[in-house]
Amino acid sequence: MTTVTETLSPADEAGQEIFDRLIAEDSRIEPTDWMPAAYRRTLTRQISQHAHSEIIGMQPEANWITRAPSLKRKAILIAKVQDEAGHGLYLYSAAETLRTGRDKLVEQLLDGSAKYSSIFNYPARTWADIGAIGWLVDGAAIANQVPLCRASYAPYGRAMVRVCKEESFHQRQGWEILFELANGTPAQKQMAQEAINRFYGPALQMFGPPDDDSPNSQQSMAWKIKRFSNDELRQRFVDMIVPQAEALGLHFEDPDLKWNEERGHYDFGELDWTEFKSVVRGEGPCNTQRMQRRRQAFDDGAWVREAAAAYAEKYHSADSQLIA
Ligand code: BYC
Repeated sequence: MTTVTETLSPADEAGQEIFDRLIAEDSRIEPTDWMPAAYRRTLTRQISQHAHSEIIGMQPEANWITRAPSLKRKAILIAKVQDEAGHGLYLYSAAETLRTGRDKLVEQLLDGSAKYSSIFNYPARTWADIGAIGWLVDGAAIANQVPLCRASYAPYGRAMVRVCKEESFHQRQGWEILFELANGTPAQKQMAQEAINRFYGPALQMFGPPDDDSPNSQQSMAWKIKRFSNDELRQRFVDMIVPQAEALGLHFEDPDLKWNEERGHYDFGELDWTEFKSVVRGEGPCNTQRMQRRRQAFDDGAWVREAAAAYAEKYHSADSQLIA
């Protein structure tokens, strides 16, 4: 193994010392504080990929707005999809405080060099899938993101507070869709069960690879960006959703899922990590479609960016004249 020793200038050494103290004290790092280059890089990576996930994540649900079964359901779904857009925007803003411009971050998404959450490469086939996405996908997001409210990088933690509040509403609306279906006709109940069967594994994979195959976890936990490991959060989520499924009168089709008295947790089966890797590589059922739509939306929005730039230019020159 090669060890890379960074030679720090006296100013950087002082900065590192303050940074280490702030992390040890559980204080927060603000954008103007000194931070190690690798800390800045990993946060830019994680926050921007989180932002991309929110934006791409609008697609499977937006596809159902015209088909939602009532006016009330449409209104709720529109509000939820708009919330996801808002989350993307707060997160791009938080990422930009680390000094990479939004145009660059978006470029990385569009050219395929930045990742987004694997879950959004699965289709929403039926209305029940919208319930499963709300309950399981937003539920997994909450389990992952509540600890991120305490992330050591302050702008990320602050953005997460509002995101988590909105995700709680999303999760409840998903659960309620499934509750209605599970208590409806036998065909509706079956539709709810099938949706859960489809989303159970992919939702558990949202927490990332197992701890022994998670290259970033150790350092991110030492920096207190992540407060719990991928497997710890996954376990916490399973423990939460099993009784919720029982309350719905539904179940998870995992033969290894059972309460372990000794551990005080549910055991559950090994997930399909080969499938996970192929989805992350771009080979999932909807990767191509999701990226095509995003690129199309970006191209369609060119006139808005041009108009905003022209307006800013005009405003700026008017301001300069006033000052002169
Ligand atoms: N999918 O070392 P690891 C939402 C990548 S949106 C794809 O464990 P880390 C919503 C990982 O990036 C919620 N890639 O990484 C929106 C890394 O690759 P790179 C999205 C994944 O960062 C609309 C590599 O695998 N949530 O809720 O320590 C509608 C090794 O992983 C995935 C977030 O983004 C995955 N599932 O931990 C409804 C949460 N997992 O980057 C709902 C914020 C891992 O080195 N992010 N990878 O090339 C995190 O908490 C962490 O980044 C992760 C991964 C737990 C996801």
